[in-house]
Amino acid sequence: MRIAVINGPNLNLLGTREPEIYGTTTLADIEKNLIEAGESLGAELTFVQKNGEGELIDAIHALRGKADGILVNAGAYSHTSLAIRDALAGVSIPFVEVHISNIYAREPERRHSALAPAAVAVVCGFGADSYELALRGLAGRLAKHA
Ligand code: CA2
Repeated sequence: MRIAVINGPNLNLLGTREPEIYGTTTLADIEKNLIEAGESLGAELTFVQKNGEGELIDAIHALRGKADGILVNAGAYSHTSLAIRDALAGVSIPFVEVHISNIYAREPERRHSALAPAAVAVVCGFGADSYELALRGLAGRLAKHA
């Protein structure tokens, strides 16, 4: 199965600042760990990180027919972007919303997700492990529906 991992704005800075919220793991570390987990799950992974909303939408559109599932951490756009939700719904690829932090335990403006209503599931609050947990959940769901 083909799973695309999409990361949004500022996630390229992971591991460099705000370790008390986001930990010390870098995005490259997360991607390496996902590749290893993916091997045992029979999942082929691709990775994209973009800082712009339009770039993220273009990256999602480019997955049509090329991915069976998506893991997406849209960063701060998760809280606001109907355009990213529409893009995800528009390509009809099941996706899991991922967050490193527990967005529901943070500032009020982070306690809402624009993406969640269209997601298969949301995984948040497990630090960098949120990605692997989401991958395992999505791979299980896709295998069941194959
Ligand atoms: O918890 C998450 O995964 C977030 O999606 C991360 C976003 C934040 O805006 C969301 O509310 C929750 C921010 C990622 C920025 O990460 C940084 C890491 C180090 C230094 C600066 C930013």
